[in-house]
Amino acid sequence: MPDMARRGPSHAAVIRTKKGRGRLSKSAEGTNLNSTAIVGILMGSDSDLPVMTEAARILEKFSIPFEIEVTSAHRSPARTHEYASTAIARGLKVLIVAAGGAAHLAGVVAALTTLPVIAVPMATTVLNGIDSLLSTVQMPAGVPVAAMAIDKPGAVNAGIYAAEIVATFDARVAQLLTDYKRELERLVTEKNARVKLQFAGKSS
Ligand code: AIR
Repeated sequence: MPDMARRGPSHAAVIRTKKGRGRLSKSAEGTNLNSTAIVGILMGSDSDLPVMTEAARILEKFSIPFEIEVTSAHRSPARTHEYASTAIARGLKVLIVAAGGAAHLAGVVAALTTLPVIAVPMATTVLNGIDSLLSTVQMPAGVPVAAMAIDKPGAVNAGIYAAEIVATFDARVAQLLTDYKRELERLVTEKNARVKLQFAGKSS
């Protein structure tokens, strides 16, 4: 097991995915995966990576340095314990944690750190993420996790939510988030115009 407190975690496991799907973009590998990471993305398996790449893309968009790691609450409990208990000392400010099925990773990590933990329930089993959602969200009082929506929308929102936390102490990120919200609104206006055009003259 690597000594994360001293050397920082290894990213090799996540970059080599099972089927080559969901690789991080070149800039994510080269720019944002570095020792000054302030956001950690954890996932229970590399099979979660295609979805969790969405969270990484959002952090890239806001130029927030992050690290990414595969560790499992059940298959590698000691490694999970080490990662979570050294996260603050390594300078991380927020953790995004994804797991599917009996999704206990976010809860276990939240038990071991006072960093905010944003959870993404994955739709990896025949239960399509309902199992992951309930395993993630039903935390006992005293140990919160911020549970996002199941799968891709949750991964995107986890990235944005992490950026919103970073924005509380980084004015540059706060401005980028304001611009992002304006862009969302502009896109809706555009869609509205297209829909109206499509139905122009057809309504009674
Ligand atoms: N998982 C891994 N360890 C504990 C859990 N709950 C989850 C992973 C993944 C799912 O099990 O987060 O969503 C299936 O993993 P795999 O490796 O079998 O593809």
